[in-house]
Amino acid sequence: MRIAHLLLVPTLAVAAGMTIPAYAAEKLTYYCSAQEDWCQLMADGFEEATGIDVRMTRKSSGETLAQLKAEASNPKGDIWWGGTGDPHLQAAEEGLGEAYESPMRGEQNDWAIRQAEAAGNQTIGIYSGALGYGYNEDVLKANNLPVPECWADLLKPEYKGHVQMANPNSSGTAYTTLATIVQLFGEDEGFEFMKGLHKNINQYTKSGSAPIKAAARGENTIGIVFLHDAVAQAASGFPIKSVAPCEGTGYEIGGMTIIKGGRNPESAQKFYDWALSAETQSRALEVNAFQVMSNKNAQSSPLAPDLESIKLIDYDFAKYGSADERKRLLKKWDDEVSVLPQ
Ligand code: S7P
Repeated sequence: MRIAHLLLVPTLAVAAGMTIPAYAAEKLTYYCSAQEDWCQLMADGFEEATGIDVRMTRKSSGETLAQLKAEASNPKGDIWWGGTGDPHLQAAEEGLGEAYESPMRGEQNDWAIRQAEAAGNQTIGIYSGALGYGYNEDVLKANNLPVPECWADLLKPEYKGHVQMANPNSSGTAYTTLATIVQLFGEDEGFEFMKGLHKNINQYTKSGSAPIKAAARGENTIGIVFLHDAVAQAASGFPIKSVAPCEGTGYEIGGMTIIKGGRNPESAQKFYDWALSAETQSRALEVNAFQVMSNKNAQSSPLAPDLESIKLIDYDFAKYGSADERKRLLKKWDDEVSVLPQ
Protein backbone atom coordinates (compact mmCIF):
# COMPACT_ATOMS: atom_id res chain seq x y z
CA MET A 1 0.00 0.00 0.00
CA ARG A 2 2.66 2.43 1.07
CA ILE A 3 4.87 1.75 -2.00
CA ALA A 4 1.91 2.15 -4.35
CA HIS A 5 1.08 5.44 -2.61
CA LEU A 6 4.64 6.68 -2.95
CA LEU A 7 4.69 5.98 -6.69
CA LEU A 8 1.22 7.32 -7.38
CA VAL A 9 1.35 10.74 -5.75
CA PRO A 10 4.28 12.21 -7.76
CA THR A 11 3.01 10.62 -11.00
CA LEU A 12 -0.45 12.19 -10.68
CA ALA A 13 1.00 15.54 -9.64
CA VAL A 14 3.39 15.67 -12.58
CA ALA A 15 0.57 14.67 -14.95
CA ALA A 16 -1.48 17.59 -13.60
CA GLY A 17 1.40 19.98 -14.29
CA MET A 18 2.03 20.69 -10.61
CA THR A 19 5.43 21.39 -9.12
CA ILE A 20 5.99 19.20 -6.08
CA PRO A 21 8.86 19.02 -3.67
CA ALA A 22 10.95 15.86 -3.82
CA TYR A 23 8.97 13.20 -1.98
CA ALA A 24 10.95 12.14 1.02
CA ALA A 25 9.00 9.69 3.16
CA GLU A 26 10.19 9.87 6.74
CA LYS A 27 11.87 6.72 7.97
CA LEU A 28 13.37 5.33 11.15
CA THR A 29 15.78 2.46 11.52
CA TYR A 30 15.16 1.24 15.01
CA TYR A 31 17.35 -1.18 16.99
CA CYS A 32 15.54 -2.74 19.92
CA SER A 33 16.92 -4.76 22.84
CA ALA A 34 13.80 -5.33 24.93
CA GLN A 35 11.41 -8.27 24.53
CA GLU A 36 10.36 -8.91 20.93
CA ASP A 37 6.65 -8.22 21.54
CA TRP A 38 7.41 -4.92 23.28
CA CYS A 39 9.81 -3.94 20.48
CA GLN A 40 7.08 -4.64 17.94
CA LEU A 41 4.45 -2.74 19.92
CA MET A 42 6.76 0.28 19.99
CA ALA A 43 7.46 0.05 16.24
CA ASP A 44 3.78 -0.26 15.34
CA GLY A 45 2.73 2.40 17.86
CA PHE A 46 5.23 4.92 16.51
CA GLU A 47 4.22 4.25 12.91
CA GLU A 48 0.57 4.76 13.84
CA ALA A 49 1.29 7.92 15.83
CA THR A 50 3.49 9.62 13.23
CA GLY A 51 3.19 7.89 9.85
CA ILE A 52 6.97 7.42 9.92
CA ASP A 53 8.06 4.17 8.30
CA VAL A 54 9.87 2.06 10.92
CA ARG A 55 12.37 -0.71 10.18
CA MET A 56 13.13 -2.68 13.30
CA THR A 57 15.85 -5.13 14.30
CA ARG A 58 15.71 -6.91 17.66
CA LYS A 59 18.96 -8.06 19.23
CA SER A 60 20.24 -8.50 22.79
CA SER A 61 21.98 -5.55 24.45
CA GLY A 62 25.61 -6.71 24.03
CA GLU A 63 24.94 -7.74 20.43
CA THR A 64 23.45 -4.35 19.57
CA LEU A 65 26.44 -2.57 21.10
CA ALA A 66 28.72 -4.75 18.94
CA GLN A 67 26.62 -3.81 15.88
CA LEU A 68 26.87 -0.08 16.66
CA LYS A 69 30.64 -0.40 16.93
CA ALA A 70 30.89 -2.37 13.70
CA GLU A 71 28.77 0.23 11.87
CA ALA A 72 30.39 3.29 13.47
CA SER A 73 32.03 4.51 10.24
CA ASN A 74 28.74 4.12 8.33
CA PRO A 75 25.85 4.07 10.81
CA LYS A 76 22.76 2.29 9.60
CA GLY A 77 20.60 2.65 12.70
CA ASP A 78 18.89 5.81 13.96
CA ILE A 79 17.84 4.87 17.47
CA TRP A 80 18.58 2.13 19.98
CA TRP A 81 15.73 1.59 22.43
CA GLY A 82 15.70 -0.83 25.36
CA GLY A 83 18.26 -3.18 26.81
CA THR A 84 20.29 -2.77 29.96
CA GLY A 85 21.93 0.59 30.63
CA ASP A 86 25.53 -0.60 30.91
CA PRO A 87 26.09 -1.11 27.17
CA HIS A 88 24.26 2.16 26.42
CA LEU A 89 26.73 3.88 28.77
CA GLN A 90 29.62 2.15 27.05
CA ALA A 91 28.28 3.33 23.68
CA ALA A 92 28.22 6.90 25.04
CA GLU A 93 31.78 6.62 26.31
CA GLU A 94 32.86 5.41 22.87
CA GLY A 95 31.09 8.36 21.23
CA LEU A 96 28.49 6.25 19.43
CA GLY A 97 25.52 8.23 20.71
CA GLU A 98 24.19 11.68 19.81
CA ALA A 99 23.59 14.04 22.75
CA TYR A 100 19.95 15.10 23.02
CA GLU A 101 17.82 16.77 25.68
CA SER A 102 14.19 15.93 25.19
CA PRO A 103 11.35 18.29 26.13
CA MET A 104 9.93 15.24 27.96
CA ARG A 105 12.81 15.31 30.45
CA GLY A 106 10.83 17.07 33.17
CA GLU A 107 8.42 14.12 33.41
CA GLN A 108 11.15 11.55 34.08
CA ASN A 109 12.28 10.04 37.38
CA ASP A 110 15.58 11.25 38.81
CA TRP A 111 17.31 7.90 38.20
CA ALA A 112 16.56 8.21 34.48
CA ILE A 113 18.03 11.71 34.32
CA ARG A 114 21.10 10.69 36.33
CA GLN A 115 21.85 8.10 33.64
CA ALA A 116 21.63 10.87 31.02
CA GLU A 117 23.86 13.21 32.99
CA ALA A 118 26.49 10.49 33.44
CA ALA A 119 26.61 10.04 29.66
CA GLY A 120 26.67 13.66 28.47
CA ASN A 121 23.03 13.18 27.42
CA GLN A 122 23.96 10.49 24.88
CA THR A 123 21.60 8.09 26.64
CA ILE A 124 18.71 8.24 29.10
CA GLY A 125 17.04 5.77 31.47
CA ILE A 126 13.67 4.49 30.23
CA TYR A 127 12.82 1.81 32.80
CA SER A 128 14.23 0.04 35.82
CA GLY A 129 14.03 -3.51 37.15
CA ALA A 130 15.71 -5.80 39.69
CA LEU A 131 17.71 -8.91 38.91
CA GLY A 132 16.97 -12.27 40.51
CA TYR A 133 15.79 -15.63 39.33
CA GLY A 134 12.65 -17.58 38.68
CA TYR A 135 11.88 -21.28 38.89
CA ASN A 136 9.26 -23.64 37.57
CA GLU A 137 7.39 -24.87 40.63
CA ASP A 138 6.23 -28.09 38.97
CA VAL A 139 9.66 -29.04 37.63
CA LEU A 140 11.25 -28.24 40.99
CA LYS A 141 8.76 -30.52 42.78
CA ALA A 142 9.07 -33.28 40.18
CA ASN A 143 12.83 -33.30 40.86
CA ASN A 144 12.38 -33.18 44.67
CA LEU A 145 14.43 -30.01 44.84
CA PRO A 146 14.19 -27.49 47.69
CA VAL A 147 12.99 -23.97 46.97
CA PRO A 148 16.08 -21.75 46.47
CA GLU A 149 16.09 -18.39 48.24
CA CYS A 150 19.61 -17.01 47.94
CA TRP A 151 22.33 -16.65 45.32
CA ALA A 152 24.41 -19.12 47.36
CA ASP A 153 21.70 -21.78 46.99
CA LEU A 154 22.31 -21.91 43.26
CA LEU A 155 25.77 -23.42 43.87
CA LYS A 156 24.40 -26.47 45.69
CA PRO A 157 25.20 -29.75 43.93
CA GLU A 158 21.52 -30.79 43.83
CA TYR A 159 20.85 -28.02 41.30
CA LYS A 160 23.42 -29.38 38.83
CA GLY A 161 21.98 -29.11 35.32
CA HIS A 162 18.96 -27.19 36.62
CA VAL A 163 20.16 -23.59 36.26
CA GLN A 164 20.26 -21.51 33.09
CA MET A 165 21.53 -18.01 32.41
CA ALA A 166 22.53 -16.08 29.31
CA ASN A 167 26.05 -15.43 28.06
CA PRO A 168 27.18 -12.05 29.45
CA ASN A 169 28.89 -11.18 26.15
CA SER A 170 25.63 -11.12 24.22
CA SER A 171 23.17 -10.42 27.00
CA GLY A 172 22.74 -7.32 29.13
CA THR A 173 20.83 -9.36 31.71
CA ALA A 174 23.75 -11.76 32.12
CA TYR A 175 26.31 -8.94 32.24
CA THR A 176 24.18 -7.36 35.00
CA THR A 177 24.36 -10.75 36.77
CA LEU A 178 28.15 -10.87 36.54
CA ALA A 179 28.53 -7.24 37.69
CA THR A 180 26.03 -7.80 40.50
CA ILE A 181 27.85 -10.87 41.84
CA VAL A 182 31.19 -9.02 41.74
CA GLN A 183 29.68 -6.06 43.60
CA LEU A 184 27.94 -8.26 46.16
CA PHE A 185 30.81 -10.61 47.00
CA GLY A 186 33.93 -8.75 45.83
CA GLU A 187 35.85 -9.68 42.69
CA ASP A 188 37.76 -12.75 43.92
CA GLU A 189 34.85 -14.33 45.74
CA GLY A 190 32.50 -13.24 42.96
CA PHE A 191 34.52 -15.08 40.33
CA GLU A 192 34.67 -18.16 42.59
CA PHE A 193 30.87 -17.89 42.72
CA MET A 194 30.62 -17.74 38.91
CA LYS A 195 32.89 -20.80 38.65
CA GLY A 196 30.72 -22.71 41.14
CA LEU A 197 27.58 -21.62 39.31
CA HIS A 198 29.10 -22.76 35.99
CA LYS A 199 29.05 -26.36 37.30
CA ASN A 200 25.26 -26.18 37.65
CA ILE A 201 24.51 -24.35 34.39
CA ASN A 202 22.81 -26.44 31.71
CA GLN A 203 23.13 -23.80 28.97
CA TYR A 204 24.28 -20.23 28.37
CA THR A 205 21.68 -18.69 26.09
CA LYS A 206 22.11 -15.72 23.77
CA SER A 207 19.12 -13.75 25.05
CA GLY A 208 18.70 -12.74 28.69
CA SER A 209 15.09 -13.80 29.13
CA ALA A 210 15.44 -17.16 27.32
CA PRO A 211 16.20 -19.09 30.57
CA ILE A 212 12.86 -18.22 32.15
CA LYS A 213 10.97 -18.82 28.91
CA ALA A 214 12.56 -22.30 28.83
CA ALA A 215 11.55 -22.81 32.47
CA ALA A 216 7.99 -21.77 31.63
CA ARG A 217 7.88 -24.50 28.97
CA GLY A 218 9.25 -27.05 31.47
CA GLU A 219 12.56 -27.32 29.57
CA ASN A 220 14.59 -25.80 32.39
CA THR A 221 14.15 -25.45 36.17
CA ILE A 222 15.73 -22.16 37.32
CA GLY A 223 16.45 -19.11 35.14
CA ILE A 224 18.61 -16.18 36.25
CA VAL A 225 16.75 -13.18 34.83
CA PHE A 226 15.24 -9.83 35.68
CA LEU A 227 12.37 -10.40 38.08
CA HIS A 228 9.93 -8.63 35.76
CA ASP A 229 10.72 -11.22 33.09
CA ALA A 230 9.88 -14.02 35.55
CA VAL A 231 6.65 -12.25 36.58
CA ALA A 232 5.72 -11.90 32.89
CA GLN A 233 5.79 -15.70 32.52
CA ALA A 234 3.68 -16.16 35.66
CA ALA A 235 1.21 -13.57 34.36
CA SER A 236 0.93 -15.61 31.16
CA GLY A 237 -0.21 -18.59 33.25
CA PHE A 238 3.00 -20.58 33.63
CA PRO A 239 3.97 -22.07 37.04
CA ILE A 240 6.85 -19.66 37.56
CA LYS A 241 7.82 -18.23 40.94
CA SER A 242 10.24 -15.32 41.39
CA VAL A 243 13.06 -15.07 43.90
CA ALA A 244 14.73 -11.85 45.05
CA PRO A 245 17.93 -13.41 46.45
CA CYS A 246 18.41 -13.11 50.23
CA GLU A 247 21.91 -11.57 50.00
CA GLY A 248 20.57 -8.63 47.96
CA THR A 249 20.70 -8.04 44.25
CA GLY A 250 21.54 -5.65 41.44
CA TYR A 251 19.23 -3.86 39.06
CA GLU A 252 19.19 -2.29 35.63
CA ILE A 253 18.27 1.07 34.26
CA GLY A 254 17.23 0.27 30.70
CA GLY A 255 18.49 2.78 28.15
CA MET A 256 17.71 4.65 24.95
CA THR A 257 20.34 6.18 22.65
CA ILE A 258 20.13 8.21 19.45
CA ILE A 259 22.80 6.77 17.18
CA LYS A 260 25.45 9.27 16.10
CA GLY A 261 25.53 9.84 12.34
CA GLY A 262 22.19 8.08 11.78
CA ARG A 263 20.47 8.92 8.50
CA ASN A 264 17.18 10.08 10.03
CA PRO A 265 18.02 12.26 13.05
CA GLU A 266 14.67 14.06 13.09
CA SER A 267 12.74 10.81 13.15
CA ALA A 268 15.05 9.59 15.92
CA GLN A 269 14.27 12.66 18.06
CA LYS A 270 10.53 12.23 17.43
CA PHE A 271 10.75 8.60 18.54
CA TYR A 272 12.81 9.59 21.59
CA ASP A 273 10.24 12.16 22.76
CA TRP A 274 7.33 9.83 22.03
CA ALA A 275 9.01 6.93 23.89
CA LEU A 276 9.40 9.07 27.02
CA SER A 277 5.71 9.98 27.21
CA ALA A 278 3.48 8.50 29.92
CA GLU A 279 0.99 7.36 27.30
CA THR A 280 3.56 5.35 25.36
CA GLN A 281 5.19 3.91 28.47
CA SER A 282 1.84 2.83 29.93
CA ARG A 283 1.37 0.60 26.88
CA ALA A 284 4.15 -1.68 28.23
CA LEU A 285 1.48 -3.40 30.31
CA GLU A 286 -0.21 -4.60 27.11
CA VAL A 287 2.74 -6.97 26.61
CA ASN A 288 3.33 -7.85 30.27
CA ALA A 289 6.43 -5.65 30.53
CA PHE A 290 6.48 -5.01 34.27
CA GLN A 291 9.48 -2.70 34.65
CA VAL A 292 9.20 0.57 36.59
CA MET A 293 8.93 3.14 33.83
CA SER A 294 10.96 6.35 33.69
CA ASN A 295 7.97 8.67 33.19
CA LYS A 296 6.54 9.49 36.62
CA ASN A 297 2.99 9.42 35.26
CA ALA A 298 3.20 6.07 33.46
CA GLN A 299 0.83 3.39 34.73
CA SER A 300 2.20 0.49 36.73
CA SER A 301 0.73 -2.92 37.46
CA PRO A 302 0.10 -4.49 40.87
CA LEU A 303 1.92 -7.54 39.46
CA ALA A 304 5.15 -5.57 38.97
CA PRO A 305 7.99 -6.47 41.37
CA ASP A 306 8.05 -3.92 44.20
CA LEU A 307 11.57 -2.50 44.12
CA GLU A 308 11.06 -0.91 47.56
CA SER A 309 10.72 -4.34 49.15
CA ILE A 310 13.81 -5.84 47.46
CA LYS A 311 17.27 -5.56 49.01
CA LEU A 312 19.01 -3.67 46.19
CA ILE A 313 22.73 -3.02 46.08
CA ASP A 314 24.00 0.44 45.21
CA TYR A 315 24.84 -0.67 41.66
CA ASP A 316 27.79 1.32 40.37
CA PHE A 317 26.63 2.20 36.84
CA ALA A 318 29.58 4.51 36.18
CA LYS A 319 32.10 1.76 36.88
CA TYR A 320 30.30 -1.27 35.43
CA GLY A 321 29.03 0.66 32.41
CA SER A 322 32.54 1.87 31.55
CA ALA A 323 34.09 0.35 28.46
CA ASP A 324 37.29 -0.76 30.19
CA GLU A 325 35.57 -2.43 33.11
CA ARG A 326 32.94 -4.13 30.98
CA LYS A 327 35.57 -5.48 28.55
CA ARG A 328 37.84 -6.57 31.42
CA LEU A 329 35.11 -8.46 33.27
CA LEU A 330 33.83 -10.15 30.13
CA LYS A 331 37.34 -11.25 29.15
CA LYS A 332 37.96 -12.59 32.63
CA TRP A 333 34.66 -14.51 32.51
CA ASP A 334 35.59 -15.90 29.07
CA ASP A 335 39.09 -16.89 30.18
CA GLU A 336 38.39 -18.16 33.68
CA VAL A 337 34.79 -19.35 33.81
CA SER A 338 33.32 -20.30 30.43
CA VAL A 339 36.26 -22.59 29.57
CA LEU A 340 35.93 -24.73 32.72
CA PRO A 341 34.56 -28.26 32.40
CA GLN A 342 31.10 -28.79 33.87
O1 S7P B 1 12.37 -6.33 28.12
C1 S7P B 1 12.85 -7.19 29.09
C2 S7P B 1 14.30 -7.05 29.36
O2 S7P B 1 14.68 -7.98 30.33
O3 S7P B 1 15.07 -7.24 28.20
C3 S7P B 1 16.21 -6.42 28.28
C4 S7P B 1 17.37 -7.27 28.11
O4 S7P B 1 18.58 -6.63 28.25
C5 S7P B 1 17.32 -7.85 26.70
O5 S7P B 1 17.83 -9.00 26.69
P1 S7P B 1 19.40 -9.32 26.85
O6 S7P B 1 19.63 -9.67 28.28
O7 S7P B 1 19.46 -10.53 25.98
O8 S7P B 1 20.27 -8.19 26.40
C6 S7P B 1 16.15 -5.69 29.59
O9 S7P B 1 16.69 -4.43 29.55
C7 S7P B 1 14.70 -5.67 29.82
O10 S7P B 1 14.30 -5.37 31.11
